[in-house]
Amino acid sequence: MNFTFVHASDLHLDSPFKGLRRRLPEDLSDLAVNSSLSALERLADLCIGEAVDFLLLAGDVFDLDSPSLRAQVQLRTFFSRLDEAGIRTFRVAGNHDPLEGSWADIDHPRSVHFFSDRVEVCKLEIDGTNVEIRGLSHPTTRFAEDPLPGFGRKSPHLGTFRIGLLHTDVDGSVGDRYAPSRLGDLRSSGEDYWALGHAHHRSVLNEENPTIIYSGTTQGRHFGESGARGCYLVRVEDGRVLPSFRPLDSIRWEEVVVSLDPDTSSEDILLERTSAALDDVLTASGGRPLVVRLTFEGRTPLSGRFGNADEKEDLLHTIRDILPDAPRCWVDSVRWGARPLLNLENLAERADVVGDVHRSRLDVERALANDDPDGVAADLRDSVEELLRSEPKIGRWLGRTTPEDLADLLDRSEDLLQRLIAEEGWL
Ligand SMILES: [Mn+2]
Repeated sequence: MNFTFVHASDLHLDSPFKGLRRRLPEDLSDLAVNSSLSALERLADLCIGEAVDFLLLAGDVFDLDSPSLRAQVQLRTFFSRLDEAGIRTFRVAGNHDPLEGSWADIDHPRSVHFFSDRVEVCKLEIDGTNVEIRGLSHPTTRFAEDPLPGFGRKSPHLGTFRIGLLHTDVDGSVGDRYAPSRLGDLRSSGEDYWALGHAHHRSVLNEENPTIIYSGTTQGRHFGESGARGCYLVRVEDGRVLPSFRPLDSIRWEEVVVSLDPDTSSEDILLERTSAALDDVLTASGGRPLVVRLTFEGRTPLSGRFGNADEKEDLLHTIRDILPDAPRCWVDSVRWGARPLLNLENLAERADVVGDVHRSRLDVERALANDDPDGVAADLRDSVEELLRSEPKIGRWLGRTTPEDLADLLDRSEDLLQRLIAEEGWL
């Protein structure tokens, strides 16, 4: 039982990349605007280069349910390349490109199977192995039914490898409840491999028996889709499923954290640390251009150095100046989260107002760490929520404040207090 296939999803061809022209230099914005279509070409190169038996597309091939003619013709060209190489394609529609969308009248090769909104089964025979592929498409942009009952429960069948192809929100992990399913149902349905789409971050939900994978987007489009993006090349050898991630992106978005510490005592050291952090991501990018957001963290004597907007702008331009030209790395913005060097325990021993503030802070921190629902942490949460909800426009977007939110709020309040107190000359 040996064969190979590629599982890809969420290509979001024709994404508008709003605002990028203003944000990136021209060569990078050109690259970014064309990147979803470049990923499609790389996907064909991979399938043909690896001589795979078939390709699975798990929905959201297009970003919109009325994509441009250009993108639709490029998809047909892509299918034709695979067809000429003898590679079949199986495709389901997702919530972004549902069956009811408005589609140009273009013929696709007969080797492309587009599943309807009822579960169908396609049976293949590859070198003596029976492969069954079941899939279901979203009929509309807001398809909210559990699709699993349509797949049925199948008992193991020796010599048959079963694949489920689906665009679904598993256990609410995406959070929009489109085609919602439960991991337990996917595990017990009798499939050997679930090729899933919808979540934009790739993840292996179940390693084996069955293997359940979200392949994620083929190309990142913003910092919310940072890191390497691509598809899975899956080898099935003697019944064992061996998936490996393959990047397809031509430009990569990266969040880079530069960790500062008490030894980061000069601008020179800070810039050295920054260069080293960027070198690491550039090496990992394999020569792809990068768009980077830099965050500075940690306690350092330089904490007050780049606090205001002009200072941050100065730091941003300095870093852009010292970066190497190739491969291209564009620093989009910097976040200055560095914090002052202070011994909080010593501060809490002081008998003045500074001591009062820090004792209160430590009380809340301990309460948060001990998950104390009725005590001081709950009081803090209630007053924070009351304050936030007093603004109606904000209030309706808010959920319950989490302990992490409170801890973050404490950190930032402490920094603000320290700055205010330092300005008064009390420290
Ligand atoms: Mn999607």
